[in-house]
Amino acid sequence: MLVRESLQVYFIMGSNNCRGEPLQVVEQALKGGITMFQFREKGSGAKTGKEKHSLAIKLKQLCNHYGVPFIVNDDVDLAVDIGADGVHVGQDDEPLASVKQRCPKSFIIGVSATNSTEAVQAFQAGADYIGAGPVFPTSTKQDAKLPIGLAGLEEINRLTGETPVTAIGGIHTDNAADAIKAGADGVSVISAISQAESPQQAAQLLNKLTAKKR
Ligand code: 3NM
Repeated sequence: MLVRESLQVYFIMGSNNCRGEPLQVVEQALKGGITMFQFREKGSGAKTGKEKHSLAIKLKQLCNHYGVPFIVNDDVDLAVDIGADGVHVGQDDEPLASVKQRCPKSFIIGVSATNSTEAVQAFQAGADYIGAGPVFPTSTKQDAKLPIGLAGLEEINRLTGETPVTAIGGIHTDNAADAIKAGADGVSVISAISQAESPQQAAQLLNKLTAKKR
C-alpha cells in the first residue's frame, strides 16, 4: 500500500551510479530524509546474479531500518523473492496486469510514463503511482525520451485523477519546487543525491524544497 507522502523524495540508485560505496550513499540519503528508495541496478557495470541479489538484501534491510519503502526496478522475481515493498516497471518492461498477478497484494507497483497516453493507460490499469518524465533533460538515462517539461507534467497530473505522480528526470535542487507546483506529489532523483558531494545534505534540501504546507 502506497502512502502518497512516501513519494515526496524518491531516491533511485544502483551501484554503478554513485560516487561512494552504495550502502553508505543510501544510508546518508536516508539520514537526510528520503521518503522512498528504488534499487535500479541497470546499465554498464551493473551487478548481476548473486552480487545483485546480495546488495538488494542489504539495501532492503537498511531501508527497513529507517522505515522507508524499498522498491525494485523492473526485476519482479527479485522483488518478490526478497520481500521488497514494491516494484517499478517501465513501458518496455513486463505489462502491469502480469506484474500484478505475480506480486503480493500489498505490493506498491509503479509505472513510468513519458506522455499523457501512457499515463492514462497506467492509471486505468491500476498503477499505484506514475513516474512522469523525463521532465527535464537528463544524462543519467541514456535512452531517455524528449523532456516533457513542466507543462507535460501538469497535463499528466490533470489526466490521472487521484493516482499519485512523481516527477522524474533532471530534477535537482533548483527545479524540485517547480515540479511540486506543477502538481506532482514528489520528485524522483538519481544524480541530485547520488552524485552530490554530500548525499545527506542533498536529500535534506530536497526534502525541504518539496515539503507541502498542509
Ligand atoms: N527514468 P537523474 S529519467 C531512471 O523518464 C530515469 O522515465 C526516467 O536520473 C524517465 O535524476 C531517469 O539523474 C533518470 O536525471 C533520472
